[in-house]
Amino acid sequence: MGYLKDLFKQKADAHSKEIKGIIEKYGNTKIEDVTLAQVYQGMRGITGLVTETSLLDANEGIRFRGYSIPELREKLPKAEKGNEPLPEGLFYLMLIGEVPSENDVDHLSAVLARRSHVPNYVFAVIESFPTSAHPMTQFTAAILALQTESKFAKAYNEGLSKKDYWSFVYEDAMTLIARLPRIAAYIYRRKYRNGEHIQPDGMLDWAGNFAHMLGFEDESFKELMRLYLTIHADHEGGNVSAHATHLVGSALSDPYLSFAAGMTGLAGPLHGLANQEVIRWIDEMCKELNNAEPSKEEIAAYIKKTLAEGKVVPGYGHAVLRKTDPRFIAQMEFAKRHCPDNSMIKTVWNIYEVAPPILENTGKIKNPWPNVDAHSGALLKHYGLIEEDFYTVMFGVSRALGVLASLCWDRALGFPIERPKSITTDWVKKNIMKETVAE
Ligand code: CMX
Repeated sequence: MGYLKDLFKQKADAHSKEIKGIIEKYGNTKIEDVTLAQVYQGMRGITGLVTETSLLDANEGIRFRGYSIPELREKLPKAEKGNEPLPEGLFYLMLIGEVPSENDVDHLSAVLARRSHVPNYVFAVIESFPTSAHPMTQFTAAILALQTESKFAKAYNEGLSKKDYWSFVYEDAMTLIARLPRIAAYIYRRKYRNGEHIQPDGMLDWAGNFAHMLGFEDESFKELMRLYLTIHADHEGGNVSAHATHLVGSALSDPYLSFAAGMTGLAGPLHGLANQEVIRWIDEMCKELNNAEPSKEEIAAYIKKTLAEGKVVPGYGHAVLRKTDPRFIAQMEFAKRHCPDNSMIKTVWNIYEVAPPILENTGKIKNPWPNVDAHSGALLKHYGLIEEDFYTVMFGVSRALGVLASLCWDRALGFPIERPKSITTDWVKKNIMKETVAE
């Protein structure tokens, strides 16, 4: 085993023992009551999962293994002459639970570079799609094609002891993370750059190499990629992409199948596709107003119109957060340093001033503040990555870090198949309302 895998096993064994003790002593402790409204309304606020990699506070935002985004930007190793954290460092933190040294991150970058070769048949699967197919459809299909490489599936078929599940899931997780940037870049270059593909550069870090394969050599774009792939990586366990990956993994579907499930969830407009929707919404607003930099009054009127049409204002609101998303702030800080005069970015900041009170005044939107997706697209556009329907793929490449680190933990801790109880409205009538219901 490599030293990282050894270290993970040591940490997992110790944690497993600790959890056994916790369950023995506190297993019968009730943590909260569940209301019928929560059961009907998306299980909002029901604690039902353990996800060790990160924890979301409604007001403070996400913490990865206890570290906030500003702390990570300071503490995680950076590229030479860079200011932003290397996402490999965050993966190490989520997997091992400790802030890595520069050597640890160099080692991980090298491991990922060594595993990054994508077999040709995966490209053939992508090529079989019409170029008009949405990039998330191509991305998910390519991940499923790669499933034929699963070491877990092969070992399970040959007869695998429960105690060794983690080892093969770990191998698949590493290989999948290593290959995703190449797959994503291939989809991008095929769809938007006449199929002129760019070979990986094994000397670059994971995010820098992704930028390179997409065709962006600007050092500040590489820095943006490092930040982008760090901040989108994880948002505790209940969001659709993390939960879907975890749920499907609990059936012992291998990491490729599990992650593909997570990605089909990320492709929904209320989740990861919102980054695409934000840009479309801004573009439509600017087109309708015939103004590349609409005034705050014009923006306010457009938001009200969107609401009156029964549509959501993309990039605003959250199921858990109740304040401005620190991932939005991190991107705003980056933009202030690198591109404060860009029209669309200024519009994003004007929307931030105007939208919250209007959304709050509806009286029903619980969180009127921006989420991560409100800012990301405008930054990418600034650097010339203008094809917004690709943005969710970039989110997906990043999300792999969190959900696959969690999947390693799920199997190392021996978590069982997930199977919550569901009920029918007839059950509610009979058992809660005490009505007589015809059988
Ligand atoms: N614009 C308009 N209406 C909104 C809204 C928004 N940005 N956010 C919430 N609402 C509405 C909901 O649709 C709901 O309406 P109904 O009662 O008519 O069904 C009502 O306000 C209450 O919703 P909520 O409890 O505040 O929010 P939810 O937890 O149900 O949903 C979310 C959260 C993110 C899906 C929602 O805020 C939304 O649709 N936002 C816009 C899409 C978006 O940006 N998604 C990205 C989230 C981050 C991510 O996962 O990437």
